[in-house]
Amino acid sequence: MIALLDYGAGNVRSLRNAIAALGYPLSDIHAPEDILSAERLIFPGVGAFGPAMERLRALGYEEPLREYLRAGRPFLGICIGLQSLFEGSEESPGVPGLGVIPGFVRRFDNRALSVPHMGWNALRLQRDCELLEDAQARRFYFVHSYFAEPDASNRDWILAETDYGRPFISAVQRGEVVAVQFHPEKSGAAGLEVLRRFLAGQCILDQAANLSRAAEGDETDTQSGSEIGGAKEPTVLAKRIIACLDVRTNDQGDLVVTKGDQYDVREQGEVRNLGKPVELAKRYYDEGADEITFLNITAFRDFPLSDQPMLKVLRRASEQIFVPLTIGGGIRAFTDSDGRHYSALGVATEYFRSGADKVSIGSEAVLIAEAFHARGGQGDGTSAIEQIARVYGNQAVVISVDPRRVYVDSPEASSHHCIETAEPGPNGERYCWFQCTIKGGREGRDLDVLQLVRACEQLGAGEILVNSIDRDGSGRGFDLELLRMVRAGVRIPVIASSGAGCPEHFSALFDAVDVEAALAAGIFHRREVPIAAVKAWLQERGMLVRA
Ligand code: 1PR
Repeated sequence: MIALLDYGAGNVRSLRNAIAALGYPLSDIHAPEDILSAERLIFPGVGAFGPAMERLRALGYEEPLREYLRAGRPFLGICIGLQSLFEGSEESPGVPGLGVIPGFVRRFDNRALSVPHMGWNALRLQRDCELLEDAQARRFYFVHSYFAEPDASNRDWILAETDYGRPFISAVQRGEVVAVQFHPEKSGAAGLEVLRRFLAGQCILDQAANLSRAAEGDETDTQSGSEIGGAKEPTVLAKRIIACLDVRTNDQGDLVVTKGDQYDVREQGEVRNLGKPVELAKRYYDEGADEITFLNITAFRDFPLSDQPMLKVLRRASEQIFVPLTIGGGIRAFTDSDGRHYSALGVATEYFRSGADKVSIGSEAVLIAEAFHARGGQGDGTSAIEQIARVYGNQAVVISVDPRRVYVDSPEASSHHCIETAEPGPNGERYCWFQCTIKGGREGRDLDVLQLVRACEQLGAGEILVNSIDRDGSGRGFDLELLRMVRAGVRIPVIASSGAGCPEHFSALFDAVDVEAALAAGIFHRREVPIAAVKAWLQERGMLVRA
């Protein structure tokens, strides 16, 4: 019996889908005694360290889990499921971990790097093990702000390390107890293969190879102090290429992928129809997209939970697509015609339950940021950003920004943050500010993009998606001036969007601005440039992408 330790802390639908796609039946742990009767146990660990540990304790799972681990029985921990094996975490001071592995979990330093560490990174194998055979040549999807620190006391547990500003433990193993920091269920074919091997019982160490490696490792260790297991090339986080599907119902009532030109999705009065959402998303997954984003672009008008077809799209997509899925549109509190109130968290929960890994908040984020500034730069704990981040983690909250340039003659002409632009306005204006809009660009607000993104970061957002109404669908390239400003303004990952017309626009973006990802829609939908061609172009220029 393969059992999932789902203690109700968050979304594990992706993992269930991945295991189902591999053809393995899965049962759930409902009571402490179920743990010891499991033949193989998977502990995904969702959310934050403290609540995860406290929930395990409250359910009476901690002791049987320790006993299971001490007996060296087949176990796969994922993300917090790895971190919980250690003694404790900076994320939740004073909350003890399971303490099976010596050492502590620390926070990445965001002064030099964006945090969370989000995206596709590689593994530096410290020993040979069938579970991760060939894995050194592949990339896996990570998303976390805390890492398990390698040190001399836990060295014999370490199966792989990864680098993000510093080395951290990305896989541990002792016998059939294994745990990984990355998400195999979101790591495409490479991740599914790791899961498959665990499920099939293929996690055997190659003892002979390891004995000789251990000897080499000992030598290296005395030379390089904390460097564990020998000096190999550091691993590097790849730039992500994201395919975006703007989805809405057309005039015939069908849910279609559409695409705007500066947000106008109609052509001769008809909504442009570029295909069926799930089919197109699956095609992009097969073609190597690192993430897929669905934007429900008319959800600001209607209550998104009444949009059952959209939830169905998400469910079906998550059964076939094993890279991260983001959904945006209509994430806000709502009262329906019967007077029933739904919180933004409730709406987001429905999206997560249907298979989303992240939710993207547009219009509501602008209103939240306005209230934040009106309170003198304070949150009050009730906003959608704060509530969703608290329950599902910061990494699950993306802010989708829809800015429009407002040109002025001088910086003094506006109270907003102005830049000098190389792209003058219609009357030769040399300065502009970036105005936030809501309702798909229909309404401009008295808030600039820097005010928005800084407020959202402070409130707990994990990532910023920067669209540009001026560039959307234009094929003129990304708005580098806008992106430079956002990059300098926040420490969380930034996704550049709007305007990609050819592979050169992606390399120009990554050369000019240290953003983590680039998103495009039109060129992929119209089959003008395949995702693989973008990646090949970037690779030729020495930029790291997931192959
Ligand atoms: O405000 O929380 O309900 O979220 C609505 C979401 O829908 C927002 O993220 C907003 O950007 C998006 N949206 C609303 N109306 C439109 C529209 O097109 N009429 N789509 C719309 C905006 C922008 C990008 C696009 C890129 C890349 N689409 O998603 O995919 O610009 O396009 P390109 O590569 O073809 O240039 P809420």
